[in-house]
Amino acid sequence: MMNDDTKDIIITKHNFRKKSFLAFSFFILFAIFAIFVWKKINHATDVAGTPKPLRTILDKNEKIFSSIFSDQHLSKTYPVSEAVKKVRVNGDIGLKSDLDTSWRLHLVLHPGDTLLLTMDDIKKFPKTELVYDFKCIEGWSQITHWGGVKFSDFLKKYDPSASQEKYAGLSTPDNEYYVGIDMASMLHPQTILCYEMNGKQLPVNQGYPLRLIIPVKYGIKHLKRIGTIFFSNERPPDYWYERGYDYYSGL
Ligand SMILES: Nc1nc2c(c(=O)[nH]1)N[C@H]1C(S)=C(S)[C@@H](COP(=O)(O)O)O[C@H]1N2
Ligand SMILES: [Mo]
Repeated sequence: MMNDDTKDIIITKHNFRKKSFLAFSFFILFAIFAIFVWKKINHATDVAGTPKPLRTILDKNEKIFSSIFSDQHLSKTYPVSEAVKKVRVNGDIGLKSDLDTSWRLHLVLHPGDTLLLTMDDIKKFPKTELVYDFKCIEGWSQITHWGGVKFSDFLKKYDPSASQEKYAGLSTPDNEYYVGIDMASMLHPQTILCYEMNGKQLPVNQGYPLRLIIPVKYGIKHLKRIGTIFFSNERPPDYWYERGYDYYSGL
C-alpha cells in the first residue's frame, strides 16, 4: 500500500513526462513549419529561376549603385606597357556563325527606322585608347588595352535624343548574345565602341569588327561582335540576367 507521499511523487513524474512530451511535440511541429516556410521562400523564383529573395537583393543593389553612379568617377587606367599581350578569350556566344562580309552596325533610331553604318562611319570619330583592369564576374581580371570611339560622341552625332531613354540594348548579328545597359553607364566617358586591341585590329574571337568596352561593368556586358543597338525605357533583354545574374552588373 502506497502512502500519500509516494503517490505525490509518482504524479509529479507523470506530469513532468507529459510536459516534456508536449514541449517536444511543439518543437517538432515548429521545426516542420520552419522548414516549410524556408522551402517556400527558397523555391519562389523569378522568370530566370533566381530565388525571389536573391532577386530582391540584386534589384536593391541596382538602385543603390545607380544612385551613387557618377560619370565623373573614372576607372583606374594603366600605362600601355602594363597591358597583357595574351588576352584571355572568354565566351563565344553569338560568334559561332561566319562573320558576314556585309557587316553593318544596325542603329535603331525608332522601330522601323534603322541606320546601317560601316566601320568607316565609326572610325571617323576621334580614337580613344584605354588601358584598364577588365573584370569578369567569374573572378578573374586582366589589364587590357583597347581602342575605339566614345559611345557618347557616337550617339551625339547619330541619335542625340536617344540619351533620354533609360536603356540601350545591344545584340550580336545572330541575336544569340544580348545585353541591356542603363544609359548613364553607356554615356560614361570610358565606354567605347571598340575596334582595336593592343593597337591592332580586334581579333575575331574578341569581337571583330566592333565590340563594347565598358569599364563600369563586369565582362558579361562587354558584348563582342555588335550587330544591333537600340534604345528603350524598358529593360532590354539580357542574356545573363535571364540566367540569374544581376541586371546592373556594375563595378
Ligand atoms: N558575343 C559575346 N560577347 C561576350 C561574351 C560572349 O559569350 N559572347 N562573353 C562575355 C564575357 S562573360 C566576358 S568576361 C567578356 C570576355 O571578353 P574577352 O573574350 O575579349 O576576354 O566578353 C563578354 N562578351
Ligand atoms: Mo565574363
